[in-house]
Amino acid sequence: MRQKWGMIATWRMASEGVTLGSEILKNGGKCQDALEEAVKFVEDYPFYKSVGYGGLPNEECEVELDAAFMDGKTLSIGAVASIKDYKNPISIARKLSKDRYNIFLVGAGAESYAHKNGFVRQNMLTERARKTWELRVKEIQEKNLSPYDGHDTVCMIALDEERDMAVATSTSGLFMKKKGRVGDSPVSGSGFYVDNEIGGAAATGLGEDIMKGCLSYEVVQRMKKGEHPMEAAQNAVSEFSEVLKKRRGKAGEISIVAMNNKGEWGIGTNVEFTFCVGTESENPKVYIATPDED
Ligand code: SD4
Repeated sequence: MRQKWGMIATWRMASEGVTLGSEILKNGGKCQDALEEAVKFVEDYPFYKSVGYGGLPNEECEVELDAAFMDGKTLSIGAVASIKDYKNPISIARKLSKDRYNIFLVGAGAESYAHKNGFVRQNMLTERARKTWELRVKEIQEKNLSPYDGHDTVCMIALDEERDMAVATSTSGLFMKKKGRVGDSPVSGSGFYVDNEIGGAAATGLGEDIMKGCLSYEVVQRMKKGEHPMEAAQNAVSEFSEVLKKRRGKAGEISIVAMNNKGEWGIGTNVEFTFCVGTESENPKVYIATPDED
């Protein structure tokens, strides 16, 4: 059934945001506003440890954040990467999406843009995140572990009553990442993509592998060829995971959410994955998917 409005998001942590965004969409609000409010909620919540305030730090114990915003009508994109000490990276990314040039800013450049445009400065490192970092440093030294762990990006796609679509992503990226490391989340076509005439997709998981397949663009192109979002996301993830296994010996964790411009949705994943959906005919709900069931 064609939905008047809809929203899909990665991970259980998006559930309050999706509830908030769904209310906005249900009341005739715009997809861009619904997404910004929903992602801001997740960014501001200190216990979601991979997004915004309370996000997990890099190996130098600094919280460097990545975020992006894309408008499906104009195909406008705005993104920031490795930005420190600003409260809502998603709002900065959305503002950048309205510019013609210089739409993807990193590090000090992104911070200077945020400062000039009056965005709120805030130390994003919480005591809790610092303690998690300390424990992890010890664990890595004692057990000779890989530093990369504990990564969950919030990605959301929304469709509104005017049949406009948008997508937003926000993350602290991989826990213990190198300073300046940028994942897929702010990279168009890899971490996200949306086109009003087709639909949108967004990814979470190991950015280094998601970028190898430009997977969000791939899912949107599959939908363009007529695949249902479920088929498109499942096929893209499973086929590319196989490619990675064949060519590199293993595939990183990859999960994708997708929604077309009728409000039909789907996901593809190669790990256990939680996600949230709210549409005209479905109250906001959290789902759990496993690779075998999806
Ligand atoms: C990254 N894709 O920075 C992000 C992290 C993530 O679930 O989504 N993890 O690579």
